[in-house]
Amino acid sequence: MLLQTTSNTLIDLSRKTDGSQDRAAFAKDVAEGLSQHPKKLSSRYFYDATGSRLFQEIMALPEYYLTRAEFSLIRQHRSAMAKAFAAGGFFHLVDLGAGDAMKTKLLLQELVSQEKPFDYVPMDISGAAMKELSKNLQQEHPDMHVQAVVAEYVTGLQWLEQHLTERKVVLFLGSNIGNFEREEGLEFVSQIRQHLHPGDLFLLGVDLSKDPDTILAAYNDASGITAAFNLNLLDRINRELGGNFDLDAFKHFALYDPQLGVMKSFLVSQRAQEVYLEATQTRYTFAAWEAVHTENSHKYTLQQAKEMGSTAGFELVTSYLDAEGHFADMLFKAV
Ligand code: AVJ
Repeated sequence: MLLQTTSNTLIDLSRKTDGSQDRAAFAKDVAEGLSQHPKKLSSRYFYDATGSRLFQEIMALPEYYLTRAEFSLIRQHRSAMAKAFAAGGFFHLVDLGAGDAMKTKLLLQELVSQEKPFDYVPMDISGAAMKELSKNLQQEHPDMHVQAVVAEYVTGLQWLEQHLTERKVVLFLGSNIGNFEREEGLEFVSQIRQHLHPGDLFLLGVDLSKDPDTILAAYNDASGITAAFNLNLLDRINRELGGNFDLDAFKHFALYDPQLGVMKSFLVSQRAQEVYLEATQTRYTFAAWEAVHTENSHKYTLQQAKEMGSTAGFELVTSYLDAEGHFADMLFKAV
């Protein structure tokens, strides 16, 4: 499907179904996760409309330093970034998981004011977000060529390789790499590399290892927004899979392992209880204080992230850090 606005295009590569396939896949994942010991649910299901709104609120929390740190490092280094991107002439700026492109807009603005030749290819699984961004950029930058793509990462990367012929600069910002396990993260960066040519660039946003108390607070905020974000997963199961989770009977619990560099989030059952899901016609039993694992957010040292890049076939060009050294956007070149 191709929707034409005045000059921006929106390409929708998402599976077009009536939603029943998505619901079946969700039910299957939930059934598997709740039947295991220890129990788990996947963080990929956080982002329904409510979850996406709550994540926006998380990004504005005083404790959630990640977004502000990355925003400020881009503001600080945008001139050098724009020069590095454009050094080889025209390029496609590909933004994986672009969302509202709040941080990328700093770079777009800079590229425009330096009069660099490029087009912008934001990709996201949310069709609503891509429609909104496309419309919004039409107003802010009427002369910019924007080609928004609605797709999951892998589908989007394949499309990229087949349809974009010029040099590419791929952005994967926001510590989204953190939700992958270490091996999966390496696997994902390798996949990105496989869809690029030598000389193409890759900018990876990583949350750096730091004071464990700072990290813990970011995922256990005082106002309880992160708790609501985590608990929304149960609410979503109730709504979409006909579950009867009592949200008051579960609590958000977060812990940071400073040796593994991984932030872990759980939903803990505060009493012995049973939950029934219509979609699977199954009853799931929770012991008192039994925990369901819901999310891992991995932190990296600069050395670890550099190694991941080089194992995947990139060489590190430079690392851009915020003033406090909390976050890094690492610029890699495909070799
Ligand atoms: C969207 C994966 C970067 O791990 O920091 C925020 C998600 N979870 N608070 C992160 C999240 C709880 C976030 N990422």
